[in-house]
Amino acid sequence: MEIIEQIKHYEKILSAYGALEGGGLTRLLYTDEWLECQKRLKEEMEKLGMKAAFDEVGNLFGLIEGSEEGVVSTGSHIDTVVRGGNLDGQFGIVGGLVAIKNLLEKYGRPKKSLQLISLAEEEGSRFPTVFWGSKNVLGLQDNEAVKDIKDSEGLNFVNEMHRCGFDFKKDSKAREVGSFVELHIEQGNLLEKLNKEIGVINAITGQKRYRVKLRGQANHAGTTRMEYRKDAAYGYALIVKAAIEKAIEMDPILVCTFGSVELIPNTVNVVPGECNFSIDCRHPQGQVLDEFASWLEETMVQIAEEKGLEIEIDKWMDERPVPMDEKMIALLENTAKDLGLNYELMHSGAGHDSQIFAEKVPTAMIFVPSIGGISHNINEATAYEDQARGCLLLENALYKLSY
Ligand code: HGY
Ligand code: MN
Ligand code: MN
Repeated sequence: MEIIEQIKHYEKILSAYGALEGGGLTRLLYTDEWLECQKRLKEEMEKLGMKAAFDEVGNLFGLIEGSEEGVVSTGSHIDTVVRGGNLDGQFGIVGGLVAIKNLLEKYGRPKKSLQLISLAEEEGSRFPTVFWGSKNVLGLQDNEAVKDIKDSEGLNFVNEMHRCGFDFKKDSKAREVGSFVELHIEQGNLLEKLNKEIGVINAITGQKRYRVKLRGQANHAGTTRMEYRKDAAYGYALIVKAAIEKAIEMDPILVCTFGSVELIPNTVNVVPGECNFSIDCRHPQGQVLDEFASWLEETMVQIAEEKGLEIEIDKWMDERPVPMDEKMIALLENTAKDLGLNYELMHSGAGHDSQIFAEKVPTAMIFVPSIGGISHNINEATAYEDQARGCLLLENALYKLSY
């Protein structure tokens, strides 16, 4: 089966789990569809001749044993955002299946073992934690930080993990990964704009995410004069305006997103007494991101004070920007050149499991273009020819690393 047929074959199988009526996926950590997908993927790994096994928390590992010492790993995350596309994360797993299948058919047993990792969770879209999968692979997980967290329906992280048959890793031992190459969609429009086929990633952006609670006073919409209100929605609106305009003015690649908001009691004729909202801000340079974040935290406190509101700021994610491994970047560049692929050396504006792996093992990423730069959206798409080129580069890079 040529590469595009192989990609379609695996994409169809995995996209059935968490499939949405109008297309796209919602497949959140420790849900039934997440568990069924991991179990089906384990069967596909075994069909390829891999030894497949879960770790304690639900990461899935498919291994082709090499004739010598050492291991080379690839993979990505199996979870998605709510109403996400079929490619973010999943494409890195499909690409790993296709690349390893073709390597085995062409060259037989590798010298170094080849390992495909389906990471349990990366997005942070069900529970307020991110990189749960990769942090556990590398022994970097913080069990204390997740033991009391709940999803938006109030379901407890630990109960959901147990319900799927998984549990905390008892130690902080890192699993042997060797080196890690992640194939992923770009999720932006740079490759499309530059008319490039492949992205070779040199760094992954830093990210800070917040949960913020504004508390004012719920009151009657008709009898409460504007001057007497403690309106949480007004405070939120002032914060959004100030932060987004500051990001625009401060730096063209600084990004700040107010992705979720909840007004309480969320009723047409009641002045909102409370507003709970999220903030996601990112930049590839640590000190630009830190400067923006401290301005943001000060400004939010100031606006709350001016409007007579109480404020609680919870910075639950703070990931530094991470450079990729120089030698691995060079390997991908040289392999792309050998294959005649026109590639762009670029940073990633999205966070990825590779930024966690890069703390411990030589790591690099391959991007393929996203049509219209759309992602985290059911219309996320990449031309199959581009997907095939990504798989081909991954296959050849893994060949150089393990045969
Ligand atoms: O949000 C991100 O950057 C990634 O898709 N989790
Ligand atoms: Mn994502
Ligand atoms: Mn992703």
